[in-house]
Amino acid sequence: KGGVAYDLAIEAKWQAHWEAHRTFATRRREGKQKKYVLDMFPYPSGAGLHVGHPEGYTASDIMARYWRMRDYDVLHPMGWDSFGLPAEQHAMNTGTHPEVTTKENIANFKRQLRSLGFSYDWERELATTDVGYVKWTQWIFLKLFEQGLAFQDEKPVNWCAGLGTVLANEEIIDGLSERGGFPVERKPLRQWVLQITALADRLAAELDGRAGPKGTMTMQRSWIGRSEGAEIAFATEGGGEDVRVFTTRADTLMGATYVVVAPEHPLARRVGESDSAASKSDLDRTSAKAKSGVPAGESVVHPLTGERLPVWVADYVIGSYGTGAVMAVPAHDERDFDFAAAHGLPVKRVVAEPDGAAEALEEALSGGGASGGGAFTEHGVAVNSGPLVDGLATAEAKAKVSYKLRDWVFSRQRYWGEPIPIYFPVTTDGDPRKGDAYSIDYSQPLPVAEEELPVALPELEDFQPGDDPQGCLARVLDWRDAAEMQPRCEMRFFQRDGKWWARETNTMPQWAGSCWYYLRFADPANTQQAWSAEAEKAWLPVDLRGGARRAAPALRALLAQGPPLARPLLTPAVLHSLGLVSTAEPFQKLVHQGMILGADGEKMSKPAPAGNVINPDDIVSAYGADAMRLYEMFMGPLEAVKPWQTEQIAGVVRFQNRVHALATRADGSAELGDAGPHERGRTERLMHQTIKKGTGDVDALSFNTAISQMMIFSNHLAGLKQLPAEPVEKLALLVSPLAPHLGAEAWQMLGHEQSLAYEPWPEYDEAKCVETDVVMAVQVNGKVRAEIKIAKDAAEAEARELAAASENVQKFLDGKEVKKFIYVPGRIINFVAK
Ligand code: ANZ
Repeated sequence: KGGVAYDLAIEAKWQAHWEAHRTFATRRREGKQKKYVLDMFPYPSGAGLHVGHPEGYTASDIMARYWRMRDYDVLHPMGWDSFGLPAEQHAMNTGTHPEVTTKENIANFKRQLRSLGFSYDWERELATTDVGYVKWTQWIFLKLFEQGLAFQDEKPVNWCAGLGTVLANEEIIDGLSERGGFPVERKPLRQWVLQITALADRLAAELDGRAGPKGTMTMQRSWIGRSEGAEIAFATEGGGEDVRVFTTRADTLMGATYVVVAPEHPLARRVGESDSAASKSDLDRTSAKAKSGVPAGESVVHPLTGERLPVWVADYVIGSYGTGAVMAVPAHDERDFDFAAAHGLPVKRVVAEPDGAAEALEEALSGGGASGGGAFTEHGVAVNSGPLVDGLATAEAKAKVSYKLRDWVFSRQRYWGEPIPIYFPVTTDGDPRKGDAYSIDYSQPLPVAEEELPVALPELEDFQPGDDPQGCLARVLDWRDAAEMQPRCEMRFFQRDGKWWARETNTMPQWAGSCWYYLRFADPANTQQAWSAEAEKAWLPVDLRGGARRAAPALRALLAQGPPLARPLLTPAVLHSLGLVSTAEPFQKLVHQGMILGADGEKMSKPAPAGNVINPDDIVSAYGADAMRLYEMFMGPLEAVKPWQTEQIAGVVRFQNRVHALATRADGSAELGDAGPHERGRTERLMHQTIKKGTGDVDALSFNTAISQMMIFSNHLAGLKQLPAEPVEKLALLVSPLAPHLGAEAWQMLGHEQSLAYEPWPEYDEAKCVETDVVMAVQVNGKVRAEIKIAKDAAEAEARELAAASENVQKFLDGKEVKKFIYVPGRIINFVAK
């Protein structure tokens, strides 16, 4: 084991220095270019940092430091995504207020991040739970409300009584809540909804113009799930409302043999068939193989043939997609085919392969249908479809667009979130605070005036959600604002203009605060605005945005990652459409680091000592922050998934020691050329090559190869008898973004008083990078006796000196007199001796 040989106290020393000197306070100078380097801000959990966090944070810190040295103004902030369920669950278990837990966790995270030497401007630190931040999250909500993009809806949601809240689809596994494993039921509830579907078309179009990791782009695209199709109305036999279906294959209309509605569909609810299927989440339902369903006891009329088609209720139809109803064409759709097979429903084939049209028609007419083999789902030529559409190419009957994207349920029934800044009229004969009867008119939501923001959370001691879907805040009748805020509507129920009013008691979801923090960082102290136009102009777009990609396969990944990944995409689109930001494209480059696995090659999940989770604190205290940073960057390409191997830290520690020793040894009076004939030119060349490769690699975020090159260079320098200061200085500068404490220390040891944080990044001379050495055979009387490495165009004297210095050559010349020396540069060296 063992740490580094030099004193690790230098790390604390430099961290204190940076803080005392405000080294990384953000500057914005006239006429300089900027770089905005943003990390995904963490949720400050009780577990603290994980080695996966520093990987991404180190990569972005390297770039922030590198760009400062390249004379950019750099914004590199950090903050906390601090609302959310875990703090509240903890509060219920321990009685500790979420605010207390959150503060403690933030302090711990901050200590850990500081110990890693990240160059954040802590003066811009923010937390989504800060009252001054909540104010603007609420303000953004009100903008959406004004535009009609945030509204209330009575819609079936995933209600989890155990957690006392609604859950998103991605929070449910097999009908149980992901957290806690409580049953989840589909239940109609009054909800706040963000109408992001209004923006779906824009989002899809904007994706086409975006740069980003390919996987993410594909995921987001399929998450938006834009489908072109048609909506077709089927009249009900009973004379009720038409059943409208969404189809992407209107050309198969003649093949529709029945209609299926989702359990949430009004027709299904009428017949009371919504229970079993409705308790499954959409995810379970799309992936379910079994096709359960029942007849709805209703028939519809085929719009072209007038035929009667039965209506079924089945859970493979999703209530919230399209119209929540489909025309089933079992001959050409696999799900319909399976369902038809299971329930003995007819199959009618209406599409044939284009070149087999005639035969298929024959076959179809002779009653072939989708004979046994399953559905033919390809596009082809219509057959068996009557005179109207027979023979038409499949592609010709499309008209309407549907999106998989759903509007987002925005309300939570929990405590630890931003209160939704809305109030409603109340009818009462007495005082609702005293328990007198009242009724709230939810149909008339009113926005809290901007001057009255923020609406702070009321004090609460019992965080149990309870089974009131209005949420736990509904229990707090006396809702006084935090002391430091101006007095205003003080209660959940309050009187104004002689009337009673009640606040909304739902809170916002966790992502409400975390979807716009990149804007607030540009202007974190602004009390008048969420951000100023000048600040936005000065810093946006984000030039580099890091973040971990959670590794998870296929569909689950899609659903689980869709909303969080799309939110940063969505928020800008929304804010842009509201005219609040000038650009809809806030992120230039996304980097996704690969996951760091445990030493067992498994995802780190079980905490130490028995488990495989590596705690960064342990690594930092044993080896130091620089070792941790270098090791994580040296493990392999940033995007690669790689196992943690503590024993390999020794390699980077050796490198650190070597650099430190070089700085100790470097001789200010030695010249680059003082290195003796063998090394003449080699040191200078390697120095320029290292600067060149280091610069290119850092620009490309290829840190592992940059470190390799620096290792080669340091090995070479360590072998020099006389060590000039210049190459060691360059090395200190090059290594400093990666190992900032070592870089700063070496720089100081080399006699510099100024910190190197803003020292210009070293330049290289292309001409001096070119490898000019050749290997030449040295002959004595025509026989090869040695090989030397020498500059291609070396002068005769140099060649002779180098050749004669070789031991074997000396042996064969011993006792002889050199009569003639033959030298053809790059080709022949021959001593003629007697
Ligand atoms: C008839 C048909 C015939 C269909 C055929 C497909 C093939 P995407 O691409 O995903 O948009 N559908 C429509 N609404 C649905 C819902 N709420 N739940 C489940 N399925 C639904 O798929 C659109 C197709 O999925 C639609 O086109 C419909 O089935 C089905 F040979 O209509 B199709």
